[in-house]
Amino acid sequence: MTLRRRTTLSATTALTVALSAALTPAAVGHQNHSPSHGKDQTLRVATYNLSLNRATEGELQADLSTGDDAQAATVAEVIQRANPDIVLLNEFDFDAAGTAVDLFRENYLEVPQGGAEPVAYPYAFSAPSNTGIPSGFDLNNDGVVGGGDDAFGFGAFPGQYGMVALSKYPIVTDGVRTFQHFLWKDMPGALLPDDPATPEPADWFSDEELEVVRLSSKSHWDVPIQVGRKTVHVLASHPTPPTFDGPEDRNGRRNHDEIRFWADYVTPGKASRYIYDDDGGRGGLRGGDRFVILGDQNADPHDGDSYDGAIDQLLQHPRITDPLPASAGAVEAAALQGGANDAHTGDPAYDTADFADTAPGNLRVDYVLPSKHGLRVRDAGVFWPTQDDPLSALTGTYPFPSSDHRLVWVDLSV
Ligand SMILES: [Ca+2]
Ligand SMILES: [Ca+2]
Ligand SMILES: [Ca+2]
Repeated sequence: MTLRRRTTLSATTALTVALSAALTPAAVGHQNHSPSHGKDQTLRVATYNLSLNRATEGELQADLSTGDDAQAATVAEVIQRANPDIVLLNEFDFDAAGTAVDLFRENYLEVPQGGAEPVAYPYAFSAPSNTGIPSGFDLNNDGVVGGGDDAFGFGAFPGQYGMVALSKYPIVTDGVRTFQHFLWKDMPGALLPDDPATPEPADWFSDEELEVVRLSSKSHWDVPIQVGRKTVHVLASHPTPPTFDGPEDRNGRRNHDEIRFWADYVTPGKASRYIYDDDGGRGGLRGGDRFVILGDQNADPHDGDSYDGAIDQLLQHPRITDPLPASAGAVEAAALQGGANDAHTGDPAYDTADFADTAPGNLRVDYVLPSKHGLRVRDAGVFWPTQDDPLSALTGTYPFPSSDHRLVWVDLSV
């Protein structure tokens, strides 16, 4: 479903708002740009797991119906400070009418937060999520049918932890493809989990269950966006965390294959031929297509619990650039917090999430990964200010005023 705004804020009024002097290059590379202005204009693309999920259905709409929700105001200010042209929001509860998305734009993004400029996104895309939709089967094999672990994706109600793509540029509505219903068993060589208590291999799910078990824990979307005369395919997803399971590692295996879906999708020819979308369309992108893979992939290349090589399927992919967004705030946080962080082998500068320091520690899990073809990386960063920066109040420390994840951005020449 594409959500087209009924009204949009004038960009010129936004530009008159004074910029904070506290902005640091480490936190945000540039400010005050807007689409279709300037010759050497860049496209800023971001991903942000902003944790705008609530415990019950309708609660997010209620919270966003006024401008008074402190967390929503804080994540909105993060977006305003980073000012991306295109941003994928993870963990934004889905509702079919798009009410929460409209309220978030009207009451938060288009209102100055903490002295930051408002930001207007005339275009938005959201669609149903597998989270919280009952499967009718005992998918976690605890002997009981029902609850979040037996849903098509973990969630307490349909659409919890959903996704939204916001854009200053038009969405090519009739080119959007969704992969919510793609079945895990239909991926060749799928890492289907095994029940270790039985001699049969890969039998965690019964044959009957495999006929309904979906690959995507939320959804996978290909959202084409028109940037001038070029089309950029935003490839959005939010693979399940590789934890909260048993020795069968069903979530770790699913996470790996959810990530693999995009690795195959951007590989023209045989590798992507098995893919089908929710309308029955086959295959993936063509060789000449521009794309940016966005989302919280719940996998770090060096640390944490993901299945071996899960994120390297993208980071080492011959058609994908890893811009290596970094921040000084992440380095500082890992040093101050210690614990699991001290045993990590990955460089903390690339961390994007502030997780518990018992386990797994802070990780790189949120990614903006452009195609090598047709997109050149100009700059990249993670919005994670150091503590001497007043803007560090937006990210904070546990319990977080905004989210445990940080906004990740990349500037691209299209
Ligand atoms: Ca169960
Ligand atoms: Ca078995
Ligand atoms: Ca931490």
